[in-house]
Parts: sequence; structure tokens; C-alpha cells
Amino acid sequence: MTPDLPRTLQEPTTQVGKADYLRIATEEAWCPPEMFDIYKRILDEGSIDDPGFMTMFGFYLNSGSTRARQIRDYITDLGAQRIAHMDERGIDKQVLFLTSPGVQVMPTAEAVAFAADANDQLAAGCARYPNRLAGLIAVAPQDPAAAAKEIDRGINKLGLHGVVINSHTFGEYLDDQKFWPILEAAEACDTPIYLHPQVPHKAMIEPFLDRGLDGAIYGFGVETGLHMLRIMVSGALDRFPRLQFVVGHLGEALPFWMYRLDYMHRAGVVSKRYAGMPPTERKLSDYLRQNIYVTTSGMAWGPAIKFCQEVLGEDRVMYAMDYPYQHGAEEVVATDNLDISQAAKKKLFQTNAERVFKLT
Ligand code: 1DF
Ligand code: MN
Repeated sequence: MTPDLPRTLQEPTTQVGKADYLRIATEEAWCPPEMFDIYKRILDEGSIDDPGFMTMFGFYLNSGSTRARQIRDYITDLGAQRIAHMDERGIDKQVLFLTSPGVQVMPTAEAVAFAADANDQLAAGCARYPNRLAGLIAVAPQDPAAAAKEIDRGINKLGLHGVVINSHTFGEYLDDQKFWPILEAAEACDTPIYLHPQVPHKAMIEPFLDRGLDGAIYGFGVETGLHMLRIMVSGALDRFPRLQFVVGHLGEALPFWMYRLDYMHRAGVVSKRYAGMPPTERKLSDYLRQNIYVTTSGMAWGPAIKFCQEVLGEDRVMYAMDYPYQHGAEEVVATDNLDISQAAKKKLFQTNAERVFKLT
């Protein structure tokens, strides 16, 4: 069964009514207009060698497309328009964060300063709608020590609810130990890291580009699933066993790979075949089931959602919309109508997110 073709540009024709659970959407995007100005400057200067960024934000900022204009309009609003769109779509609460790639394409000093400013703005925006909006902390992995401090400030001073990292930073991944102060800070603050996609970096993107596959259709998932897998294989989750990651798009396909990952990981470790694949304390499936939550962003599709609930457990799957990149009311209705128990549905839409992001 494949879903009907999503109506990517149309506004909802019906309001989605109340349910007997709260609908909490957990991968929602926001962008202050000043960040688009910085992205424009980076595009104009050509100051970074990142073909994926050029393609992505060439479209959003310079294409003149209706979809690009609509998304720019929706994503920059942190007030009445966003709340009205949530009302129309039956979303009680958004867990939202600075859109991808956030500050991870900026020069280090600018990235550190912009992340702090964005976090202040987001915390203030959430404070205006305390029952409707809950924010995550943007950080600059370019400066791991500053990022660790910002995590502490975001949790303990700003009242934010987790950390977002938009996959690679200039081609580098969190399994590199220079980034581990970030993992350490998140674990110490008992707060999750949302590993959100971004486009593959230059060393990886070439065969995606000429068929337009580098963005959310597939490149995002390949890049971000690979990133999560690198972290699991590196032993980082043995060093930080209580750390929790949240991975969108139903875990960027990793749950589907679980059996083969376990088999080939064991084969690789036992045979000492790969220098970069040390023994880990647990199986890869154990990390998936014990350190990773997945969200349904962009995947309003019953068979895939139920598969993840079956192999990860109902407590590890959370609803997300991916507003404004995806915002169809019909996707909310489809998820409401899943043939799962009411108890499982309440976990999916409400209580898992309340627990993971400490929303109550
Ligand atoms: C798109 C989708 C762009 C998502 C995003 O960030 C993004 C897109 C610039 O469709 O171009 O975060 N998304 O999460 O689905
Ligand atoms: Mn997203």
C-alpha cells in the first residue's frame, strides 16, 4: 500500500478536531529572518565549498518559487500565524528548533554568537505561548566547549527542552571525539540530542546532485542515518550510556536495517576486519532500542510507523509533522486513524514526547 500523493502546496480544507490525546509535533522548524540574511551572504560570497547548501538555499532564497516563498513566510513566524496553522491542523504543541543547517555553515565565532541569540529569541517566543511551543537548543559544533556551555545555559537558564544538531558540520561527524564534550553535556543535563538531517557534504553529494536526490527526498536520510550509525559503531554510547538521540523520518531507515546491521557488525568486529570498527559493549540493535527515539516526521504512513513501534517498542516512536516543510492536515488525520490501540496512539502523539522532552 502506498499513500496517496501528498498535496504539497494546498492549505487544509478542513479543520482537524480535538482528539482524546494531545497532538505534540516534535520536529518543527523555525528560522529568524536574520539567518536567511546570513545564508544569502554565504551564497553571494561563495565562502563555503558546500554544493548541497548552494542547491538547498539557492532554491529557498533565490528561486522565486511559490513553495519557497510560502515556506519562508511560515518558517519565520513565531507568533499568531504559526499558532493559527497549528489550530487548523489540530496540533496542540510544537517542539520546534532552528531550521537546518542552523549555524553549522557559519564561521565559528559567528556560529557561536548566532546560536546564543537564536536560543534567546526562541525561548522568548515559547514563553509567549507556553502551552503551545517548546524549543530545542541550537549549538555550534564548530566550538565544542562553547556548545557544551550553551547546552547547560539552554536547559538551566532558558528552559529549553533538548539539543538539535543538523547532522554533519563541514563534513565532520559527532563520533569524532573532539565533539564529545557536546555528548557529555547533553547526558549531564539529561536532555536528548535531536539529530536532524542536512544535505550530504561535498565528499558524498556528487551522485545525488544530478538527479535532484540530495535533499529531503533521500540525501537527508542517507546522510543522517549514516551519521547516527557512525555514532553507534564508534562506542560513543558506551562512553555516554544514558545519552538519548532523537532521529526523525522514522529513524532515517535504521530500524529497517536492524537485523543486517547486527549481523554484519558482529561479523566485522569478530574478524577484526575494519580498523575503524572497534568492539562495542552492546549490539547495534540495543543502541537503537535503548538510546534512540524516532519520530514520524515526513512519514505519515501506517505500515512504516507500525513497523517501528514493533521493532523499537511503542515507547520509542513519537509523532512529528515537519512544519512548514510538510504541513498537510490530511497527514494528521491519517495518523489519527492508524489501526493501533488507543493506548499506543496516546504514547505516539503525546506522552512519549512529554517524557522525552520533559514538557510537563
Ligand atoms: C526541507 C525539508 C528542508 C526539511 C529542510 O531544511 C528540512 C526541504 C532546510 O524539503 O527542502 O529540514 N525537513 O526536515 O523535512
Ligand atoms: Mn525536519
